[in-house]
Amino acid sequence: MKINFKKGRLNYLLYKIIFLIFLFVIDSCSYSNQSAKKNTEFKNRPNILILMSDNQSARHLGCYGDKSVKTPNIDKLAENGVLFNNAFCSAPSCSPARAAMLSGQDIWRLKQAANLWSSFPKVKVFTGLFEEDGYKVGIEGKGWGPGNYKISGWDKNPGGDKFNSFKSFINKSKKDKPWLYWYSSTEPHRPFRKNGWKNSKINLDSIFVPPYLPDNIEIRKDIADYYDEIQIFDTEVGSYISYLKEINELENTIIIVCSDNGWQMPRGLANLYDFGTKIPLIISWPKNFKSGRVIDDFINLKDFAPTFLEIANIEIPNEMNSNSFLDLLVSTKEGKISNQRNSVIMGRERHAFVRQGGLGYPGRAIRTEEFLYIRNYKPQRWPAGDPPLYGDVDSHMLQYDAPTKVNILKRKLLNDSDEFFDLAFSKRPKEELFDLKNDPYQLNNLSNDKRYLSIKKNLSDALTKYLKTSGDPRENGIEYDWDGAYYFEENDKKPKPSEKHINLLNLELDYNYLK
Ligand SMILES: [Ca+2]
Repeated sequence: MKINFKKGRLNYLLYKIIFLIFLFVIDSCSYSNQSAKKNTEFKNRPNILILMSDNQSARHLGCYGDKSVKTPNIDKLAENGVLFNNAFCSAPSCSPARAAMLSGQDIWRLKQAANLWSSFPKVKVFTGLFEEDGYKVGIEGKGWGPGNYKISGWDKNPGGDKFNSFKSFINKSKKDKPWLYWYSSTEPHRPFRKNGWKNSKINLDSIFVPPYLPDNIEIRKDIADYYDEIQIFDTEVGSYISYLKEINELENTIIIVCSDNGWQMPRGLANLYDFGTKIPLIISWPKNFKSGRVIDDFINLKDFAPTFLEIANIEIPNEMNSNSFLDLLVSTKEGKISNQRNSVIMGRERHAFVRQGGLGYPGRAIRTEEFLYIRNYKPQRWPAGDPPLYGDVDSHMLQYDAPTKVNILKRKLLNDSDEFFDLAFSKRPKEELFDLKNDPYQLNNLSNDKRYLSIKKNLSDALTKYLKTSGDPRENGIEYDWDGAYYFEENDKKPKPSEKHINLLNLELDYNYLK
């Protein structure tokens, strides 16, 4: 009996192995068929044109439902393309967000490049791989930055060779060679065009003021000036598309419109809340991507790298810990398509040099459809920078006009306590949890609410597990000194607020964060 049983078990195992091999073969067949199909589909490798705004939150475009900002060119592109409802940057700060996009990796794997005004280690970037594979690659504007790439061994911006205009790039490209061009707009980065809203006739009454900001005329004007800059970006997008038509390259070019991170307002840029991390994303290539779709799957900016590489049929390096979403682009479905893309994980280290000794404000977050969970590693520090400048918010150390920030700081001078001040500048607990169905603007932290304990635990466990497996030093007991990493903008270390702000807010003439 014993032997028979063993024999039976051996046979069973053998059958199981054969069956698994069979499944594997079937699976690889379907995979290679898929690849073969894709190769045929994109036989002529497309051009790729990335049009990126700087510091723009997700919903501030006509095609995302904003009624106050007029963006006809981008709206038209959305009609001829795919609009993503849940696209997030990997980090709410210029240099790290752009580093994640280029490298296809989480910021905590990129050493100094997790910080703003940093250097950029010599990791593989998709633009470099495109260049090696026969693409002509160019950037206009910021590319990767701000920071110092030369010090870490790059002879040019990790994004690629720099051009003054799209036209000069095209003139230097060969007719039969595909290209990739990344335009980084300076819009709607602060400072805003003064009274831009007046010139653009933006209706102040129609503006939506998110509930974490006081609703008054000064703040409405500030938001309207920001909208004016988005409208300039929209005009720029229009001019690039017109030029593509002129040179007869529109049909074979994938156009991407997105931002690098959220708006420059309290709880926006440099925060792990949605207004800092959620970005607009529209991708258009009507020839191969079914137009007019809205997709709810979660996209992380770092996923651009493997997606573009797959489109161009270039091998994706193992170290890119991100996932191509080409499957969503070539799908004909809309809404939630994949059963995988249910969340994003993001992080922040040091944004500007705004705390004594150059300390950052490290945090990690997981965002699902229903919840946002944030882990603040150093809750004893000031989240928006040391008082009284709170330099991570709005404008660089109050050197140029910052109406919203000043409005909130003035409220605090008049009152002992102010809820808007607390939301923007006060210290935060170690954990934050927001129930997005009931609290879409993330005002009410539920991390100590007993009813949410199991939800919090699940999110916290999922976050820790991901951070551990993706090699985050903060969760693996490894020392990495992001606070000590060099910051390549000396002026910020000894800030001098403008005279106007010194008078308005009773500030000192200068500050020294190096002490
Ligand atoms: Ca930015």
